[in-house]
Formats: sequence, structure tokens, C-alpha cells
Amino acid sequence: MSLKKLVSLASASLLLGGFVSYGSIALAQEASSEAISESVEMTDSAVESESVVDSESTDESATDEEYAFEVVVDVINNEEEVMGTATFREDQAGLVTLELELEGVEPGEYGMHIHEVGLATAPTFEDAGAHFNPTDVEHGTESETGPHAGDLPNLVVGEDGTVNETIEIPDVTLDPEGENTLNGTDGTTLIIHTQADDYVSQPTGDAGDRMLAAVIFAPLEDSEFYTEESDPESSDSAEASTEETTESVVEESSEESAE
Ligand SMILES: [Cu+2]
Repeated sequence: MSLKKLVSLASASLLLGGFVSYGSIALAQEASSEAISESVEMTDSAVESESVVDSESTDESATDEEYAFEVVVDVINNEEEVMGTATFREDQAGLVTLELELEGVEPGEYGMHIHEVGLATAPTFEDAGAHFNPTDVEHGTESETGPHAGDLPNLVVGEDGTVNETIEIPDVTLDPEGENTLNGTDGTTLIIHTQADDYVSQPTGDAGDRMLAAVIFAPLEDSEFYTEESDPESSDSAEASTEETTESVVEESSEESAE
């Protein structure tokens, strides 16, 4: 079942004070992003907020943009409740980081991976597919040929149930043109499991079921996994000016939306 989401569209130009950057897109939930201009109603069960900021053409404004790409997505549980956000960033040198901010998670140690399809339908999130493994190696840092590019360290949640940490993700990029990109045809999803990853069992690290999920990038239209519902830009009520290209939204509004 689709949830109605409030999604805001803004370009990097808004973040950077009005300088127009072609090829930028930012879809952000109002509470989770500084990039808010024009609001549109969108229906999507998994991508609750997403923002991609391409700052390559915006060197004029120095303040906020040491990042080449930034994607902010909501993390949902098996009941589609938002537990926090996952922010993927890539700096100008190509280093990708993930900042996780979660609340209300049961304390424990959980396997965490990037999976190879940008779908995450509750309650099982099985449609996220297998681990993101573009180089076709074994799972885990303790396997002979691993790890998968999508293998991440276990997430440790303390007694207060909050997570506030940033990890580095080597060997991937957010650049759609780059090698091992998370922003490819089929998209990608962050999955947090119910058990710890042992870093060696094949092919999943014996990490159990899928507890939390965040679609990082949805499948593109030429993906076998693409559906209208999986497309964060395809919505009856969307008012965004997405006509130019499917990936580009250029807005020059600097008004905060009340909706
Ligand atoms: Cu996984």
C-alpha cells in the first residue's frame, strides 16, 4: 500500500544561494533536509525522502559544498514507520560516507548491507534483492575474495536505541557514470538485518531477516524492476517540472513551502 508522502523538490542552487546548477535533483522530506523549496505530493512506499545534490557547477558558493553528491533517504521498519535517516555523501575526492541517524531501534548488533535493487516493500524488504556485488566476489571481509562492495560493518545499537554515526564505504560511487555506482539502472537499497553479520558465511553473513530499509536510488525506467510505483518522480499529484529529463529538476524558487 502506498503512503502519501510530502516531498520537496529543490535544486542545489537553493542550497547555495540561488546559483542554478543544471542536472541537480533534490527530493527531500520537509523535516530532513535543508533543501526545501517547492512541495509536491508523491506516492511511494519506500522512498520517503531523497535528495541528490550535484555541486560540480557551483564552486562559487563555498560554504556547504565539499560534497559532489548527497542523498538523504528515510529508514523505515517492517511496519513502514520512519526510524530516521540515512545520508549518503561523496566528497570531491570520491570518498563515499554513510551517516545514520536513527531512534527507537532495539539495542543489539545487526548486519548491514547495500542491496542490489532499489525496492524495499514492507514487511520483508525481500524485493531489495541480494547484496550489491558488482565485482562478483564472496561475501564478507573474512572470506577469501570478499567483501561485496555492498558489505558494511555491523551496526551496533546501544541501550538508548539511538544511532548517530558515520561510516566510510570504499569501492562505491554515487556518480551514475562511475564504476560500482549505487546509482545504476536497478538502483540500490540499504538493509539492516535482525542479526549480526559474521563476515564470512555465504552469501549473506547469516544476518537473518530484514529489519530496516532505505531505498537509496530507485530503479530507472529501463530496469526490469522499474514500476510506476517504484518511481519517486512518477506520481499523479506531482507538480514538479521534471519534463526536461527524468533525472533533472531545476527549480529557482527560494520560498519555503508551507505544505
Ligand atoms: Cu543484507
